[in-house]
Amino acid sequence: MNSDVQWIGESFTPDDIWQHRVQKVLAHCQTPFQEMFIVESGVYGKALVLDGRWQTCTGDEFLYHEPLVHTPIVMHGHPRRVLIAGGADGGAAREALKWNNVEEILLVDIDGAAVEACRKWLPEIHQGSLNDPRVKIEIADAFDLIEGTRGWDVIIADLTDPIESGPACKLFTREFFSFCQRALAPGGMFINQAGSMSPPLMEPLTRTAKTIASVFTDIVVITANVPTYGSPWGMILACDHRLNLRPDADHVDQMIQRSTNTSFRMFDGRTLLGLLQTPKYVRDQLV
Ligand code: SPD
Repeated sequence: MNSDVQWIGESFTPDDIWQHRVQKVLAHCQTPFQEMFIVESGVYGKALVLDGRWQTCTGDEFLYHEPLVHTPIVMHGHPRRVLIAGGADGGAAREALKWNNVEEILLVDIDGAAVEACRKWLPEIHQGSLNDPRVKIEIADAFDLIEGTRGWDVIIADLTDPIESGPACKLFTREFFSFCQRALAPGGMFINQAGSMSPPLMEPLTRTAKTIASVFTDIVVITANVPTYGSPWGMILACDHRLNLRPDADHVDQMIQRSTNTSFRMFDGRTLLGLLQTPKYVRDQLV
C-alpha cells in the first residue's frame, strides 16, 4: 500500500480480498518493525493498519477489545495487576481501566512509533488510557520482558497476526506461552487473539490453541465477531485450573456493577455465557 492509495485490500486467501476505501491517510511510516498506516476509512471510521493488515478501527473495535479484556478479568474475579503485550492503540488498556480493582496495568509494546502515532491519531480508541497514571508503558520486546516478570493476575496478548518475520511471530510459540504461565500469579488468566475461525482459514488458530493447551491446565476458544476482520475471530483463554464455562449471568452483571465505573457496549453476563460456548466445528478440531 502507498500513501496515495484509495483502497486497502487485505488478502485473506489467494482468492479472497477484503477492501476498505481510504478517505484520508492520517499517518504513514515504516517503523523499525512494521509499515504503519492510520487512515480515515468510510463507515468504519479511523483505522490502524500494520503491514497491510487491518488491526482496529473506531467503528467496531469495542467488539474486539471488550471480550479480549473483560473475559479474563471476570473469569479471574478480582485482578489487581494486568499486563498487556502489544496493545499500542490503547483500546485494551482503556477497557482494563474501567475496573476499580485493577491497580496497575503494564503495556509492553515493541513499537514505540506505533504507540506514539496511536496516542496522536486515535484518541477515540485510547480515550486517555495511554496517559493514565495506572498505566505504565514499556517499549520493549514482550518475549524478553515476560520471561523475567512475575505476579500478574491477567496477561492479555493483544498482538498483530503472526505473519512470518512480523514482530508478533515469536509471541505465538510454546516458549512464550510458558513464560506467560510462569509470570501469572496463582489463579491468573491468560488470553490472546489467535486468528480467524473461518473454516478454511482456522489452522493457525487451532494450532495455537493446541500449543497453549500443552502449557496450561485448561483453555477455551471464545468467539469475537468483528466485522472488519472479515470472519469470526478466535481468542484463547487459558489458566491453571478448570474453567467454569457456565458462569451465572446475574452474578457477572452484579460484579460488573459493583466493580466498574461504567457499562459496556457488548459485554455483560449473558454475552460472556455465549462467548464461552465454542462452536462444535472448532471443538472438533481441538481433540
Ligand atoms: N487480523 C486482525 C487481528 C488484529 C489483532 N490485533 C488488534 C490490535 C487491536 N488492539
